[in-house]
Amino acid sequence: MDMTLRWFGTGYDSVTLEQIRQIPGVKGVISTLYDSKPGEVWEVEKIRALKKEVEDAGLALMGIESVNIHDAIKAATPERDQYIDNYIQTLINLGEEGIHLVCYNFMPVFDWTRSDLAKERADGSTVLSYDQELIDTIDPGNMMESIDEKANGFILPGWEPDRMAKIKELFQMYQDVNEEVLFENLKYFLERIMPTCEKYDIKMAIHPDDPAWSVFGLSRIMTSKEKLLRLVNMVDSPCNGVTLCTGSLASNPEHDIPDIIRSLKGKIFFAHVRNVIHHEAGKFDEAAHLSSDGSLDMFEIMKALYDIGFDGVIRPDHGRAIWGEVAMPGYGLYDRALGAAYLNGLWESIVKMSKSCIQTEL
Ligand code: DNO
Repeated sequence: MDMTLRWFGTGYDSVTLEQIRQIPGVKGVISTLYDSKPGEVWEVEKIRALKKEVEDAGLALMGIESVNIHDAIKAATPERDQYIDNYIQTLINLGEEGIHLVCYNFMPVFDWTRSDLAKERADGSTVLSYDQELIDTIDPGNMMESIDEKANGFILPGWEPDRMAKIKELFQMYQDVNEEVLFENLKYFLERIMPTCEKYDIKMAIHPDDPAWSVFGLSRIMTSKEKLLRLVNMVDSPCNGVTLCTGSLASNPEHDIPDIIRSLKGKIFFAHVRNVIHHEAGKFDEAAHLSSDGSLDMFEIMKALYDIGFDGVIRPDHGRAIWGEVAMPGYGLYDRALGAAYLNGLWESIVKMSKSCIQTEL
């Protein structure tokens, strides 16, 4: 298991590589070319410069989150083949630079969605939260504004202002894209990119939809164990797999995360591990990583990853804003560093307990 932190790049992140390097057990970062637009070909020079910057700081670039997918591909407009060709060229350029993991999502229009980016908790920290009732009062055209207000001046991943400026056109584009069509479009995309992924051994790890249900009437398909299994089975390739994001999947309190992990054995290429607090249906807050701070049993989650032989890249996910830190909501240094240390601690004890059990049995 390789513990990493997500890092958005110099100029886009309040956290530095030097700080990340000092978190015990963190070996590398997951990053992106944050100034690239969905559909663009990533230049080799830029990928190389990013890799060099990370390596010069004593860390490894362990994967990309995300290479975003152009809406023409998701909605299957006539230009999609051209954008798929561009995506393939980006994969070739990443592969040539030794990158073997790409996280992406297939959500129409909006990436992850929250109703509040800084909900205050009793301990004075703030967290991201979701309340369906509040979301229902927002006109999707104003969603960008409402997100932007509490973003502390940062551009949030998946909420690129240029794209959001065309929100009406985007909604029109997806008018007839129901779940089945979206699955078909995803299959079409994966079938075309897989030969390149196999050639360069690039694992494509789809991110579950967050929250795990349709928002603003837009179809969402990566929302349950059954649908994640449908995805891995519909295109048979060692490079077609999943980002196991505990927080996104646990937005639905009915989801049993350890069971989902076990059912995806061999297909989890990347893990995002965080905790949430469930309130009533459609309402949840993010939490500190610790089990007792939220509704998820983090020991059972890490144990399930261990049991399936997970050997991929992992990262703590969104943290609370604590100790006065001003950062991109969810992506400050302090609470994610606590999260990484905690997850590493759980992992160490699971590994040691399992080994001592085997010895006792002998
Ligand atoms: C938000 C993230 C998402 C995620 C993308 C993957 O904090 O979990 O933006 O990176 O959906 O493509």
